[in-house]
Amino acid sequence: MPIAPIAKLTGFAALLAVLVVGGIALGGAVDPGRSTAAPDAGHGAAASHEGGGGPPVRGLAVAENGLRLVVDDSELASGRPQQLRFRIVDDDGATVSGFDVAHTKRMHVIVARRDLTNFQHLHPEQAADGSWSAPLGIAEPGSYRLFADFERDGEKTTLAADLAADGAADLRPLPAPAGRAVSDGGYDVELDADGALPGEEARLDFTVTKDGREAQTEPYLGAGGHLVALREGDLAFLHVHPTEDATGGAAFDATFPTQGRYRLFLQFQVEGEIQTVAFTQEVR
Ligand SMILES: [Cu+2]
Repeated sequence: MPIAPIAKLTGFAALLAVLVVGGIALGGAVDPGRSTAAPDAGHGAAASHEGGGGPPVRGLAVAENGLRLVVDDSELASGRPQQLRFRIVDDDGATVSGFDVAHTKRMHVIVARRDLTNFQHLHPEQAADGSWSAPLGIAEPGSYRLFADFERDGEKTTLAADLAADGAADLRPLPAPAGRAVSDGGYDVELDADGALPGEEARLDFTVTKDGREAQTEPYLGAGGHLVALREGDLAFLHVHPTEDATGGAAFDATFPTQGRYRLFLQFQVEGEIQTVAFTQEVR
């Protein structure tokens, strides 16, 4: 895998390496094979790429790279399980069915409430006609953002569309920035994000403990953890991945494109269960 040596580099060296490679063929070189044998290869490079000349953010458009996201029914009912169905179509409106495996899956779906109080990460099933579906439960009415995150012919794409769940919406302000949070399964998580500056690659270190003892995190989606960062206001999407395997936590390289506040959704696995925890990160 040609990218492996790059992934071992860190910080400025990696950025330089990616910049050099990036002009030639980075898009296709970053991801193949990273999902299994060498889960970290490409993650740091991919994150660096975003800060090194690639699109600064993704997930703001319903169509990009000649592909478009079509949601079957964007009107949802809150309070009961339902099926989310969508397709990716090409310029001619034909459903596209071939996708690369990235992070062990061909399609990653993120659903986030507009106020970032709800986050779901789904892996939909693909039907024979190329369409995708996943069970989706929306507890609260309001406006939601659907992100379809995938790779095709080595090109990473994140397309997004709005979903509406019926009823009166009660939007809440983003929680204040904090360095500690508790996961939905009761694990204490500490975030060290020193040096998070606009446009510069920052290291995000997460430490996971339970009752004061370091937790043994397990591989999740072929890596040490999964992080989605969404910008407050427009929900611009930064999809970053670990730079190294870590027991007791996970570390990521992320480039926050601008000043502002971001909501970080970290997922990790301990004792076979996926944990989700969220942080507000201020960048200025
Ligand atoms: Cu996923």
